[in-house]
Amino acid sequence: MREGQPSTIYLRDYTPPTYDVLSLELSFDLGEDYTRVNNEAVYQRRDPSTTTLELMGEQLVLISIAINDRVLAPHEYVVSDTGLSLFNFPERAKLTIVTEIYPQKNTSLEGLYQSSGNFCTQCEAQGFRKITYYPDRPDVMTVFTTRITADKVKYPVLLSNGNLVEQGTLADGRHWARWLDPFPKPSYLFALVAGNLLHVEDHYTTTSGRVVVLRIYTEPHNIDKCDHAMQSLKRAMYWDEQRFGLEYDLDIYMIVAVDDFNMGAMENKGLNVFNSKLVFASPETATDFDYISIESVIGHEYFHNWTGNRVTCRDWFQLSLKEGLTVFRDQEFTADLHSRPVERIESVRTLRTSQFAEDASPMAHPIRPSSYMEINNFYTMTVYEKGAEVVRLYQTLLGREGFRKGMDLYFQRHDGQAVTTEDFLAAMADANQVNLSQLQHWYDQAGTPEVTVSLDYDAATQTCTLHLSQTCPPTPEASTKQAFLIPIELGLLASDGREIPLQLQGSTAPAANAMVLRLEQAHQVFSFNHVPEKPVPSLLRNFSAPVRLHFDYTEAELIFLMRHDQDAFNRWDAGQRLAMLTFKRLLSDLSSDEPLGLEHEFVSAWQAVLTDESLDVALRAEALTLPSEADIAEVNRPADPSAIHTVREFVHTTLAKTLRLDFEACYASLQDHGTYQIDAVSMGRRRLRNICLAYLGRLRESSINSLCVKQYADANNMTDSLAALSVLVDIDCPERTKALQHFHDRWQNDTLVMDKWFSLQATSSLPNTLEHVKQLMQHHLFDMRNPNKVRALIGSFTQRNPLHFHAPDGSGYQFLTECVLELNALNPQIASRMVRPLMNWRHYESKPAAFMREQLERIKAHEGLSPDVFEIVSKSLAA
Ligand code: 7MK
Ligand code: ZN
Repeated sequence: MREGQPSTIYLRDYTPPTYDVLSLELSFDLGEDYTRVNNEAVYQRRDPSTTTLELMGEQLVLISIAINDRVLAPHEYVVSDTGLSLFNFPERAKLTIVTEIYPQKNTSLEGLYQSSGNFCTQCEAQGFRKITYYPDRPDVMTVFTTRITADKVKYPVLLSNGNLVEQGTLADGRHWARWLDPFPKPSYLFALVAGNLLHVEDHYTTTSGRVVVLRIYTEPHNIDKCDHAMQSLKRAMYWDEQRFGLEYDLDIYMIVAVDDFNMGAMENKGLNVFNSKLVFASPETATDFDYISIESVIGHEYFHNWTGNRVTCRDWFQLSLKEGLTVFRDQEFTADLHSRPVERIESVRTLRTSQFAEDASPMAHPIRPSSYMEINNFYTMTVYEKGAEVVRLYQTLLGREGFRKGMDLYFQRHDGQAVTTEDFLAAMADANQVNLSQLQHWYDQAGTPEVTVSLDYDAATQTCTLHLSQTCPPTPEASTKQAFLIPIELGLLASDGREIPLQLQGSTAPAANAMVLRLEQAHQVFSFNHVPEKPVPSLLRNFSAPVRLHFDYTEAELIFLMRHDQDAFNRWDAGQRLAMLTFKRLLSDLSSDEPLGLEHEFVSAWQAVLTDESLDVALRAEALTLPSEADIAEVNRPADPSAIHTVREFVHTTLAKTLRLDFEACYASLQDHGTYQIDAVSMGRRRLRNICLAYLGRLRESSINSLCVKQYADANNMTDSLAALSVLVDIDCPERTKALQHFHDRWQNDTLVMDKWFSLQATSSLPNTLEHVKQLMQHHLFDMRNPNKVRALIGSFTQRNPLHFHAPDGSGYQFLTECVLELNALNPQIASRMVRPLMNWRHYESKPAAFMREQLERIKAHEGLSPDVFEIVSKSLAA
């Protein structure tokens, strides 16, 4: 733990490296007590005004240091907690540093550590400095050679980046391997793996005819669950060639699955390391959601090979340069392979639920932040998901072809470089010969812009006028904002549901059914000619910008859009808006002690979606999914979590009671026989069927409990068994206990499936859930050092169980505090992720807000608080 308050790093303080690294030879001697790291690098001065070489290093034991083979005396360098300084360093010299590290004691899962007895690394963002002294910054790139020596029996497999060039056996039962990665790379892309692993192998032939060996390494007991990941990898390789003309560049691509991992996965050059939950899949153990996530993350890490590795970031403020772009690419990959509208709806749902909340929090930051204390805290929904939306803006403005031209120019200019988001913007603008400079505000300003639209219709002149205005709430980095460039895709619907051709006043372009308006100023007016009747506008189609759009729709207009909008995204969104209006009304009725009731029109709109068999099943499933309690809380501030729970349950239950026959019929019609398939239609059918079951579960009838038991027992796949169990888990009945026990007994030897068992119970609405979660923390399979377990049990409770997390007595907050303090000492990154549900305390009513704040104060006062947690709690408490 560091002493004192962590300091803030500013983008404006960026200076280029003073020395380049011409080459790097690493050599690891992996042991049971310690690991010895030999680091031999050739440094070349770049900045003539300095002779000091500064290297970063943390938690290292320095054994020796030599310049051009001359061992230095202690007075020739200065070692601190964070690095090593060498004065009067030559213009060019070989520097050899030997250090010792203790991977077996490393619970932070950053740097070199052990998982299930195997060695692995995680270096992004700044883990490499826990391995050796080095200029651990992304703009220092070099060719890495890695030699690994280890016990041959315990660690038969020795892997690093690039190609295996040599290997051999030693006399003492040890062996070694030497890897060479020919592509210069920053240290954050370094990886080493050593262990008792098996692999599956396949091949991929690139368009230009190069054969690439593909391998997935795992512990022996999971070797039969790698097929989906392998197929996904091949699909990703093919897609990137087709859509972006990008081929893989090494002879081998390796993926290693590990159980203990802080994040989802990591794109280390030629040697990805993955959280095992994003690799292993079989119908019995993985849900449809897992299958899609695996494919998308395999794609994401693969796509980084060009957007991240070949072209990397100049500094960590530029994180969204690679992450926003790569998320955009993985979203497009999923959209092309499955259903484009379903993908869009899912991405926007995540953005609205999590990123909008972050943008309204004390941690709000632009996608390119201008300062940070701990960079690990900036792997956020904003940098990733909003970053992807900002990349999408270019495609919306330039079209797919224009976007591709921009990508081509970006690679042509910057291959092998470490660059900035400005370089990306410039490539897009130059390739298309347009001025995109106003897009820069999206990189520098935080907060979710609000766009308000109103419509005038003049029957005499057949003119329809849209008045658009934009504002953006104040955020920590700026209280007033420059206007954003906001593309608004729209259509105008006539009363028969057809689109009215759009003829923009002052434009010579031929009329089109849909178009993209450019909102560039605080207020702007657009008029359309030849509009025969007052239309219903379909605004922000396909969610063309990450904004909150306000238009005063009547309920009838929303129901009309649900039926008629040609844009599938907006059809879905109309339903969500309608539900939100309804929740708002019910919340107000509840607070004035009015009886709750649902309007007939609302119920029949839901019925229309449920019963219209001409509609896509997956889209019906999306449409029938009510906004979450967290979504409702975000737009009904100050939020009262228990009132929100009550009204959402009321709507859910009332729909179930009123449309019972339809839910039953739909459920029955979607029964699939035969083998499990993961195509879009089969997944959509399961999804819709399980949503019907969830509604029916609200009836609280024993026949429904039996139906759940039957589905659980009959299911040939995890999607259906888990769906049945998740209905039962909210019902206090003997079937619940029995099914949970059965699930436990069946899956207790599969740690990933047991995560689902923990998670399920943590999200239960039954009264004693917190007590139960505490008991489950004593279960022999629960482990605070394993991030998946922490997320499954504690994370599910605090992030997906608002009813109990926000218990009026503050017990949920207190529980989280205790967990955070325990995690703080073990794994600061995970502690800092877990503390976030307390961050938006100001969005709640005064009583819960006071309780949340009290816990934040308690954490802040804790001795030995990590910089990771400190940054979040101190910013949350700041005025
Ligand atoms: C995704 C960084 C890595 C949060 C979400 C990922 C991380 C954190 C995967 C780790 C990634 N570079 O590929 O973005
Ligand atoms: Zn990434």
